[in-house]
Amino acid sequence: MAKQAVSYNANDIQVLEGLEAVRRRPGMYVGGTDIKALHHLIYEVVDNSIDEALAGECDNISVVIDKDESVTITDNGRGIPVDIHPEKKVSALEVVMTTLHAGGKFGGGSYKVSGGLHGVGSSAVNALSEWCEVKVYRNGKIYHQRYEKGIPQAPVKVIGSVPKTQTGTVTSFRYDPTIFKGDETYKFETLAQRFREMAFVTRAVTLKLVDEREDKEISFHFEGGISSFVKYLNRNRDTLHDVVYIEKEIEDIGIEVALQYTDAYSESVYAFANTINTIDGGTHLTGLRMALTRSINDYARKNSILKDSDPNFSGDDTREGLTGIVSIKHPDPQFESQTKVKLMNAEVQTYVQQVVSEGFFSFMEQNSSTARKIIQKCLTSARARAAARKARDLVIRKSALESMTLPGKLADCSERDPQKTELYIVEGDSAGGSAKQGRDRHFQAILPLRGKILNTERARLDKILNNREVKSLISALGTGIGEGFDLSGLRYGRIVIMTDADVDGSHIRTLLLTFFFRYMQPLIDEGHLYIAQPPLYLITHGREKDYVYTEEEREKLIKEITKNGGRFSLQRYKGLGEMNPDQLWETTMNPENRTLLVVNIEDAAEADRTFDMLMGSKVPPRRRFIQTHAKEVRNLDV
Ligand code: 0RA
Repeated sequence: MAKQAVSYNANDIQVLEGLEAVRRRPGMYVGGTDIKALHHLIYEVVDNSIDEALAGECDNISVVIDKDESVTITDNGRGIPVDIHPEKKVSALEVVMTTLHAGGKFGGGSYKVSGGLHGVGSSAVNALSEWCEVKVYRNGKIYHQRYEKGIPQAPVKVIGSVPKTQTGTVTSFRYDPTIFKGDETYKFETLAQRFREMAFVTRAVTLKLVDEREDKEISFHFEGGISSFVKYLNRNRDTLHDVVYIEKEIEDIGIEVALQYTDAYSESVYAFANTINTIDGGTHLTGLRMALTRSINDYARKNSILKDSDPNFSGDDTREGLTGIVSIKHPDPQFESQTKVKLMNAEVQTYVQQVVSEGFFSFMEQNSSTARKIIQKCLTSARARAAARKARDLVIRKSALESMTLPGKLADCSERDPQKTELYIVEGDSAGGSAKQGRDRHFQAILPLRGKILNTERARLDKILNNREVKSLISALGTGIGEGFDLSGLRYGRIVIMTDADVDGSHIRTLLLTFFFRYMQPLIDEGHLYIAQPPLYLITHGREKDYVYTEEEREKLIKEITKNGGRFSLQRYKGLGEMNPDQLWETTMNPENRTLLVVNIEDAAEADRTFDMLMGSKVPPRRRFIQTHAKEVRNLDV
């Protein structure tokens, strides 16, 4: 008896140390303590439910955000096991919730497939929560346990009975505000985006998201899995054929690919590993790309569309206009690092390549007219690429000769050291005028761009290079573009996009971000690209003038003023042009006062995706998109 008490104590201490480790280093378990990590808490629990779905044991998952920011995740899986753990002498539920890495130890044969960070799962969430409660429906009973900061408040208790067939897990938690200190919380759109992707790659599961704070709700269910995903991505594009779907399991690795060519010029291929969107790609994506290039070249040669004297299509040629998803389910996925999501398992490349080569080649053999259309597109693309190369060489050679001729509209600064200089890209001539007068001409240069610069989706690289606005941008920066890009030529260390806080402004910013993303990516990687934050309002009260940058700030300030019986006047800045030069300097350009958002590669990639939608030839969805997103333009840094 005494012995047992001692061993329970020892176990208890071990648990406490485990939980304490999570609370001391949240970064190791959920990637930090910021808003991204906050969302990660939800994903960790949902990943467990998704695992049940992948095991064929669950088809319904719901996530409810309560008004008090607590979250409840419900699934109809098998339920977390509750039997008494033979060594630890407590309910398995308690072990799962309080011990790190306890996920896969129960239930013979099932493995954790979805790829949450380290797969630590529920116990890390529990440790980082002010309180957490779990209800398990299993064996015809409802089991319950409550925790505070990860510590069980009582042993697991039976609190009711249900029919034996009703199984599942209900996890509720409120994040610990002493750990997550930011003033931002769960974003409906961020969660919806993730759940949409998860539902696409986990066929037939229904994922519901309910936000009680704003009375919003959305449900995802895609009977067609990743084929539906491809259809969804191509909803505003003209397609060359029906979606091609390839599926196979090799050595316990599930491989699924869906592909469809369109008349667009860009590539939209997304890769998933265990339902996680691996934005940095990896071996599954490489396998897919190599397979396509190889099977298209093989087919074109076999059918004498490519002659002996013709060179092979390059990878770029075979990817133009391609929309695709590759989704793999691996029992032991290896990722490059915690934050960058890139799949590293080498064997995956071989398997994906094999499966897709076979599958796509036989698709072409069975659909010869579609195959010809695809190859025709590759030919056009190869020719355009050759033409663009010539045009670019010409521009580069020219710009080498004319390296002294900067665009006429550029108001350059006097400083020459790129460590110190800044280039403001400003929308419109009137705002450009204010910026020119307001700036510090010692280190700040202004380049006004007129109107919408261009349409980079429909226009090709060679045409883009001939666009006047883009030409001045390229020559002002001094780096060249595309394969000829050379960061050492950069004339300004900070490039700041300054656009109005309205629909057109957001459109132009998307265009610019897409341009930088596609043709000057190292600028973004190296942190040279920024977005200016002009104020939305000027509030004058008494003798004071306050600029406010968000709707929340405005509400807060007005409340304060009126609470003290004060009066105020409110001026809304619709455009930069409405501010006089001094104001523009004070609020948006003076390094002492301004806020700049640094553009990261994910923002740019998101803009790139948005861009396809903005530029699509079908108008209605585009209007809707602009209208629903115009209000969110200030949140680019999340
Ligand atoms: C351990 C083992 C088994 C399932 C789970 C954990 C499980 C965890 C969570 C977390 C949220 N929902 C969940 N559903 C299941 C396998 C159970 C078995 O073999 O019966």
